[in-house]
Amino acid sequence: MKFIYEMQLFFSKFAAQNTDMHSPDPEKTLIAHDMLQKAERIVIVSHHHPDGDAAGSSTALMHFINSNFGRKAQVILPTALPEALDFLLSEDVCAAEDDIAAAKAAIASCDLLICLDFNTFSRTDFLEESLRTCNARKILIDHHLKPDTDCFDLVFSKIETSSASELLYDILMLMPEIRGDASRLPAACATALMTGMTTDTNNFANSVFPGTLRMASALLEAGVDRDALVDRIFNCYRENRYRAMGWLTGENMRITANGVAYMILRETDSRRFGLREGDTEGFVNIPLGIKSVRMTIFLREDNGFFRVSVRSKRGISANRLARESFHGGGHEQAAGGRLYWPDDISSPDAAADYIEQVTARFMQNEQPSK
Ligand SMILES: [Mn+2]
Repeated sequence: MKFIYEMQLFFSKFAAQNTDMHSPDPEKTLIAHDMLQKAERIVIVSHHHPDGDAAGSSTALMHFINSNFGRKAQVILPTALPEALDFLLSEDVCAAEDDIAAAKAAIASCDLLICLDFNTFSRTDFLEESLRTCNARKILIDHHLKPDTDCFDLVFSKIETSSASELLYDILMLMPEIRGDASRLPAACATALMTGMTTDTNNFANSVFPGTLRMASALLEAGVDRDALVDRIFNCYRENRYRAMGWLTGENMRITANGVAYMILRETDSRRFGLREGDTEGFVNIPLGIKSVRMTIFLREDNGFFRVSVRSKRGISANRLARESFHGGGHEQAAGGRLYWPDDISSPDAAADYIEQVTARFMQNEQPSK
């Protein structure tokens, strides 16, 4: 009996390993491991206006390296984290905007650069040139469409995953230090991975794959306090956010005949509501709750242009609209970009007309799934 049981166990493990066709390549993981071992100075970078996944995946990797390779990796985020994510900060995490020269010097002198949660260097804004020209070996770990593979020595790219944090988790599970046992991850690493996945799925509301739940389960078993985490991430906003949200959805939101809801937040409104970076996080998702709405667009004025967020229901490509009309891109159902004046529109007042025009044309060509 025992023999049969062991055979079953063997085959079920074998099957489990082979059903996930999209798990990272073990050989590639060992190459990354070798690069980590040999590197002297490691810099980890993520995108500007970092969100939970950018900061979660970057700091998770930093904790893994710091506790297993006897050296300190440095995390450089182009701009500061929203307050709600402050708990991910430590002395080795910096916002480049605070000291741009120091950040560029650190990038120029590193011998291994690891980029997480973005597909092209331009997503790092003013760090783009330093990253492109630095002589370090470069690894990309990302879940966005169309990664700029030519810029990297090693690329881990997976679209069918919740987050860069989940992809990183899969990679770490294959590392010799972890050997598939999440309890071997440093506690701060496990918490950061859970943070990135939880924020990118909007607390399991979207982009949840079988592997996402396996990861969540393993991290819970490893001791991550999810209740505390959710409380920190989602129940910690300022009142200003809710006042602005009420005004935006109550008086500002427009819905086109084609089912596109959009909201435009001007700088004067941001000031009126005393909004800070991060206060409008997730606003773009709100109108998706309306049955007839198939796509939502949120514009926030930022120093002379609009930052644009686009979300869509299945069958409508937020990514295509962002690419075609807002100089951006991202995921199929969640994308972003920018809108400039006087190049794209004559003045900020013309933004609503622009949205009406481009979405009327766009929605004619989209085939929503029933
Ligand atoms: Mn992400």
